[in-house]
Amino acid sequence: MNQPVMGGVAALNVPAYVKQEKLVSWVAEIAALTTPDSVYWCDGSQEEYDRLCALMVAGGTMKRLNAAKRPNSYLACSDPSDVARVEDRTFICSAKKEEAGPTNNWTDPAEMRATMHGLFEGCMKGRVLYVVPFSMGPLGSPIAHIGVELSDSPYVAVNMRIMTRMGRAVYDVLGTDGEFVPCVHTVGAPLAKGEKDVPWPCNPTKYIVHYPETREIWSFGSGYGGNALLGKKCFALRIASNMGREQGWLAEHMLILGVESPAGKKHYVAAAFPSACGKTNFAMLVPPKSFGGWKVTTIGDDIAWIKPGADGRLYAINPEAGYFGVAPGTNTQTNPNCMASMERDTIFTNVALTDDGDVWWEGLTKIAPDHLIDWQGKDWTPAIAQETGRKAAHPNSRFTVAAIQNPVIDSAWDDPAGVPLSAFIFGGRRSTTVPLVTEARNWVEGVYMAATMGSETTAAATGKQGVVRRDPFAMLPFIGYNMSDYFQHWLQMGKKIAASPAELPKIFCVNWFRTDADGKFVWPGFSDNMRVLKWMIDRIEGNAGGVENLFGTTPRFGDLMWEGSDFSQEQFEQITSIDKAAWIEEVKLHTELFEKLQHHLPAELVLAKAQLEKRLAA
Ligand code: SAT
Ligand code: MN
Repeated sequence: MNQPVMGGVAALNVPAYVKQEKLVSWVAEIAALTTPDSVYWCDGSQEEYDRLCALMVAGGTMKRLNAAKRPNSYLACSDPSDVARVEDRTFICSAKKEEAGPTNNWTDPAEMRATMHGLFEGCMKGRVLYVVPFSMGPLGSPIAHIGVELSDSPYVAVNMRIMTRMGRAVYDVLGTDGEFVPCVHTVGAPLAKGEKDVPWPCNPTKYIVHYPETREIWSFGSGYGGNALLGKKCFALRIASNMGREQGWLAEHMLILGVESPAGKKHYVAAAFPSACGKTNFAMLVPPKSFGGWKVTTIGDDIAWIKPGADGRLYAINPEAGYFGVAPGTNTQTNPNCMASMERDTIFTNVALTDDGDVWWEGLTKIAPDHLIDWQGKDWTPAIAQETGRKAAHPNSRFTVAAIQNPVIDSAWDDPAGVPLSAFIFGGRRSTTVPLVTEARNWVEGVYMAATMGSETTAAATGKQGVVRRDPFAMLPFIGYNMSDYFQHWLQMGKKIAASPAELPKIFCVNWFRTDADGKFVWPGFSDNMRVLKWMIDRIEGNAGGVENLFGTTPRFGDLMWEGSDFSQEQFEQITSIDKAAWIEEVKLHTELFEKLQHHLPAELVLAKAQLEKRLAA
């Protein structure tokens, strides 16, 4: 892989199948700036994947797992300082500050470019620059878009092969003048001549930078997840939300699932939850045994691109091709389909290693193994854990696995046309206040619910955990422009559908996470979420009852199907009760949010809040 270095500049070695001059000159420009030892063009082949993994095993970045237990699988452990998205180091550098809005970090693009230029100068010395071409969405689909990531991390290259349609075929779609989003990534750890590399190179200084007007991404200093796999949050959400706003579509932090009734009627729904709130589990839900004949299938588990079709309905695709899911808590009870997906060909990051060369994480089994090597490479035993509270796997440890390994993948998951949506679901993690499920009475009420959604923070981002923050549409860290303009865009999309022959998708708000006095979850969740999902489908079909409350329609105990469950009416009241005093406090937080988002805040949402306040005061 070491190519000749000519006069201090690595040879470009452009493969003959790359036909686009703009792309080649951009690679040359970045190579000249970052001065890697060599440039390598990824073709996306299995042979290449195996070779890069072997290289990382030799370098200590990855361990090969026991092939008898977990074929073709690896464990990578990161530097303890590089374990999650860094929201405070994420920047939207639009020309004007108000375009980024009050919820994003903003720096003047010219100033940021100068900073980036300084940081990137020589940053790949001693390393290989990997050229990673990828398609978000089925190759050649009218809904898909292409990106090219230049990265000095082989871990990024192999993960991108799982997470996206990555490889040589992308160049055929690009041709001589196709458009692509340029993504530049470095771990920010140049090597001096002869200097030995560390297993997980990174830099304490981190920048995740987006230029929405020119649709560029520059990421410095981290090798982890959304900070480094730039097709995911950076492109498919922050840049794509800008594209969607301009072009009349939606890029959302949503799973997409199909629900089929025993009669064979199928609906697709898209559901937004903040990171690490169970999107992957919900997307692969196994209905309770008592729901004979009901089937749930997966289109996607994290991101949805949604475009209006010729019939006026909204059609969704999953722009990704794999899952980068949270490991802790995943087991054969909570997500058997996910467990089956990762039986082989999986990259694990920051989980623990068992003595027989397999993986383990908190919640995988009820009883922990007697001995493990934890994610930081230290000995771990249940006794040590009890004494120190040290986790064997990092709370944000992950698995990377191809979507096609999911046993309940939907037959239309790769359909370039997408699937029609019947409903949107918005969910937060709230131990109090928010009831199990509420249906909005109309589009504006639904947008209001989504806009004012709060959630307790998780380990998916660095920072304090468990504090309630407003997370509108579960998009707080992912909207690439002014949040109020984003609300307006949603209202606008509703008006467009309403003006078409198509019916508006229903909007629901859920909360699986209400706790009792001991802090324990009351709702069993997982499979039992099917009961709530069925109520939604029945509502869409006009077959289920409910009562109106202060802010929408909720089911009574008898409106849900309880066969095979011992969940009591009393417990149901506990998680559906609406405490007026708590809601008066809650709406104060809506007011706080609206004050922050005053600039361009849609009048319809201000009115929706005033009406809710009036109902609360009555
Ligand atoms: O952004 S990541 O892909 O690292 C994980 C998440 O926040 O969903
Ligand atoms: Mn996510």
